[in-house]
Amino acid sequence: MKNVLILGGTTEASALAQAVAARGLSATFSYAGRVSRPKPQPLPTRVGGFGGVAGLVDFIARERITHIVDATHPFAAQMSRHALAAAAHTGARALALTRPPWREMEADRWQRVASIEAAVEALDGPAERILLAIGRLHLDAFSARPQHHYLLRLVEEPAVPPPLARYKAVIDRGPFTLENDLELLKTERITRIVCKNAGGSGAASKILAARALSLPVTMIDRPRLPPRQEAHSVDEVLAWLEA
Ligand code: 3Y8
Ligand code: NAP
Repeated sequence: MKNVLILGGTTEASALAQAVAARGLSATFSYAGRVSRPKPQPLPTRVGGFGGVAGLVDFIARERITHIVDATHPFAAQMSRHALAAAAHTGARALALTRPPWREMEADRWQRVASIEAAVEALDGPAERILLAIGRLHLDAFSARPQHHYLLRLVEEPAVPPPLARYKAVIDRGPFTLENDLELLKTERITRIVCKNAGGSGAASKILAARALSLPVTMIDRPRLPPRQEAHSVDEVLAWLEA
């Protein structure tokens, strides 16, 4: 009896959940619990960490999980590593549903950096008005560059104000649209975007808007992951589940 664990938190994970529910497969959807009101899913849903690899192994055994689909965000590297380790330990089958990274096009003005820290290092120039679209978890690092004005886009109001000298927070949850992001960049007189190479469609509009406005982008490359089996579409995952 197949029993699927979907590690979610992305547009693709939500699309997969719809397809799995439509086929009546036995499955559980899992959120980390990063935001207080995550998007509801059409599957039984659990929220919160598992308690490391050991906790995930226990969950797999207890729930008799036979297949793990890691549909987490490319920057959720720790969760992805834990999923691979727990699958190896339990014999559960594992597949990642991930999206290709965005590619720099002719009209783009990207400066690629390897990490959040490297992005901070690279912001050593004169004052700019920066859209810092990396969420909430790593904002503190940018207090090292107080000369800039930061426009923060957050899923929800942060419990404590970020330690940034000059900032404005926009509370908005994606997926975002091109017209929305063009408007935001113009209204806020943004001169640079700092973001993660998330790939996918839900976060891509800011890159398209930057291209249209010829704005520079400091693009943070994805963390490296161990070798793993990957799918790039819901149909591929369904075929794997039904094999
Ligand atoms: C809790 C669950 C869906 C999923 C939607 C996608 C698209 C919209 C764009 C910008 C970039 C960012 C951020 C972003 C996007 C989708 C997707 C995506 C980027 C939700 C969600 C959860 C999270 C967690 C949140 C992080 C943050 C990152 C905001 C749901 C809405 C910046 C990543 O406040 C916090 O603690 C936020 C934390 C991890 C990155 C960070 O480090 O702060 N996502 N985002 C998930 C959980 O608890 O397991 O409510 O939908 C999901 C989505 N966010 O089904 O429609 O697929 O990527 N999420 C990035 O890409 O750089 C915003 O503003 O342009
Ligand atoms: P992470 O750093 O890779 O994981 C940190 C810990 O969070 C994990 O070890 C695990 O805790 C818990 N965790 C992460 N994802 C989980 C899930 N889907 N279900 C249950 N526990 C989970 O993860 P992150 O970067 O903080 O991302 C957290 C969530 O936000 C993920 O669902 C991800 O898809 C989503 N998200 C992240 C980003 C991003 O930029 N990082 C962007 C969009 C969406 P335990 O060790 O206790 O098991």
